[in-house]
Amino acid sequence: MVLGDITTQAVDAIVNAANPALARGAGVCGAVFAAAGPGLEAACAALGGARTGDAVATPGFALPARWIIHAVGPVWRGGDRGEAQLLAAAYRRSLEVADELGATSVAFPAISTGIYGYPLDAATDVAISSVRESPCRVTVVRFVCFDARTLAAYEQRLA
Ligand code: AR6
Repeated sequence: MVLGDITTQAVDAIVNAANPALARGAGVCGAVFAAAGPGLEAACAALGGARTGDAVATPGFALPARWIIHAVGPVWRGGDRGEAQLLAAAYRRSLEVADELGATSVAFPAISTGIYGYPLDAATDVAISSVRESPCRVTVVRFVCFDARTLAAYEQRLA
């Protein structure tokens, strides 16, 4: 885990906390679109969207990372709408897509914990357990935390 900006990570693939339309959004998504440059919007439009819990890939364009895996986490609606399963699926599918690409190093943001409102501690539990339980050939998973509070949540569980 590191404190930092996911758009600067030199890994095979970074994960974007996307929306189902794969549209340019705010938060980490806005930062990824801004840093990747103009090619990303067309590449996302060509994919035609992704369901919540799923992940799809595009090139990284101007990013240091070769690929962007767009994972769609759930909007938090109180916790009894399958949010944990959908968040776990977003992490698991991201690693499956990484395998399909041949990416062995992957950086994740704290999916759903910003605009989508997923409580940080619960989301961090799901992030770590779903990554640990995913059978994949990825050898490096980096959790990129944008603020000290998020880093502390990961440190508490991983240190
Ligand atoms: N690098 C790493 N993490 C970041 C960065 C960055 N550059 N910028 C923000 N974060 P959010 P969500 C953190 O809201 O909750 C978008 O509009 C942020 O502090 O980006 O899954 C999409 O298009 C938080 O810890 O994603 C969707 O519509 C984490 O990334 C919606 O928001 C996730 O916050 C997705 O919401």
